[in-house]
Amino acid sequence: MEPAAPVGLSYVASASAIAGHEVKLLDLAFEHDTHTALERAIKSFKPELVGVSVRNIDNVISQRYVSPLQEIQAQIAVIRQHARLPDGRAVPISLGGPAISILAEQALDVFGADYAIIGEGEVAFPALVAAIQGQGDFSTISGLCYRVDGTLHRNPTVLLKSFSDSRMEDWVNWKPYQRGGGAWPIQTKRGCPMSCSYCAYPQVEGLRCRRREAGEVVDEIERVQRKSGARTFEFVDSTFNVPASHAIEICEEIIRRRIKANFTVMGLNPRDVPPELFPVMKRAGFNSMLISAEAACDPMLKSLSKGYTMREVNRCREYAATSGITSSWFFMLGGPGETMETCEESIRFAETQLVGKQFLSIFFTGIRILPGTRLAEQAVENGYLAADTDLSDGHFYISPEIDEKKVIARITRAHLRNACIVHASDGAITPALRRIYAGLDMLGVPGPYWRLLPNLLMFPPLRHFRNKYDPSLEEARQQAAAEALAGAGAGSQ
Ligand code: B12
Ligand code: SF4
Repeated sequence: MEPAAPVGLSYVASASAIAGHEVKLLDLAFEHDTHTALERAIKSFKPELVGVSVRNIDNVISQRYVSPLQEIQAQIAVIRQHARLPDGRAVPISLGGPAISILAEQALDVFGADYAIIGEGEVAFPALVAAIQGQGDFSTISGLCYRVDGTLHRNPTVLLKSFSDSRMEDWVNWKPYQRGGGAWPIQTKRGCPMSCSYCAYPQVEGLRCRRREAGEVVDEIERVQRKSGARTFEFVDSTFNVPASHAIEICEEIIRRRIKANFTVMGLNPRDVPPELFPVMKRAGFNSMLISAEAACDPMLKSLSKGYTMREVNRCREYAATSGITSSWFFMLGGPGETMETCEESIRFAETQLVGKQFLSIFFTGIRILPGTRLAEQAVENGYLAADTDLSDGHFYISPEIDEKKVIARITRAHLRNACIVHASDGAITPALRRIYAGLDMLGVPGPYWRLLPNLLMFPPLRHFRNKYDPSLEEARQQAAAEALAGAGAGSQ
């Protein structure tokens, strides 16, 4: 889990400051005692409205499920207790962020807040402040969920026509993020026109793509570099390369201005990878990319409505292999229609095609069913879930046609053949790894540090220190080792 700096909250803080409000952004990511930090900040700042940004509902890993919801509920209770107006009434609390956009109006009950804003917050949050001050109408605020006389209202979400930079450097202490192997988030576009069955991004950003001018994006990078000294920038668009032409324009602008920085990207989609994309990314300074293939067989790509086939996946792999950029490939097994055979195809692709220090493959088994997605509808239609299931709890789709333990055992076996294959349940960052990251930061090594994992995994003594979490994995490993041994004995390896 890479530390992700609060870029969304920074957008909202910057817009609120521009609207003339006095703003304090409290970043709890590196606080050991979050409740005391909150209490202190509230007592010294005396806010009249508190906005809470909730990024993740959970970690989307079924085998070692972690959810921050209870901790956030406890933090909201601390805010309720200490944030008081001069007349003693509790200060209103508004929620926002990706998790809130996904949970929608349900978020008000889950967290016990007064308001929740679904979607972009830059215009909606200052408008909410104005409405609370009696200078505006609650019913016209985009995506606002609120109660009037106990009745819940949800306003329609209206997408902004355009957006600019976050000005995160005005709000966030960057150093601990860099020390933890993080990269500075830059958003070049919002919205994804695709409709993958499990994906909740369109609820957060909408389907309509809004792009920033390449020059403006690169102005932001130059300014941040000057002010914060960030070594690596991460493009945090839902899909950086849909369309590829926009990604290429940005890379060309970086090259034209001779910017010396490192870049990485979350959300490289195999769908739109023309031959010139990876070479221009390499020249711009990309050291890594996260490729969201999700499956490596046609039936599952179709079932998940990915909008591309194995032709595009193979082409993307071929270009990635010669690009000189480390790529991490994501696979999610267990969706509707998944069988042991389709799992085998995807695993074999990683095992045989994503080989060498340039590739890392991460497998998830079980797909998180997020509210509002086609997968959630399918789960109800085929009797997998009851229609009234509370999806803020961790529910995962795992096709009844597969034996999950056997699939994990197969992934473990694949790891024995190709060390750069991991399962998401393998384990979180250990204190030892954190120290290694801090050392790398001191040496000035640019992040993201996950890109060094293939080297670590391929280094013989280190691969045995893989941090495993799920006890069934240990069983699977033993079974795989026994099978491998038996296979070796029979000369069938
Ligand atoms: C980029 C990204 C990453 C990158 C981040 C890189 C970086 N350097 O920051 C990486 C790959 C590291 C990553 C990791 C993870 N991610 Co991620 N990630 C995203 C992604 C694609 C974009 C997030 C982003 O930066 N958006 C840009 C900002 C500007 O937008 P925003 O945060 O939504 O903010 C706007 C609004 O939400 C609102 N807003 C925000 N805060 C507030 C506050 C208030 C008060 C108000 C009113 C409004 C408001 O206004 C903002 C401006 O318009 C989202 C999906 C998506 N499209 O949202 C998933 C997403 C947030 N990630 C998700 C998850 C699960 C994870 C991981 C837990 C996965 C894992 N197991 O490792 C980790 C957690 C990392 C961490 N430390 O928290 C989930 C969260 C939902 C859930 N199931 O919990 C999402 C939604 C994807 C999904 N699967 O559906 N992620
Ligand atoms: S998974 Fe990626 S391509 Fe598919 S809808 Fe979500 S953001 Fe778009």
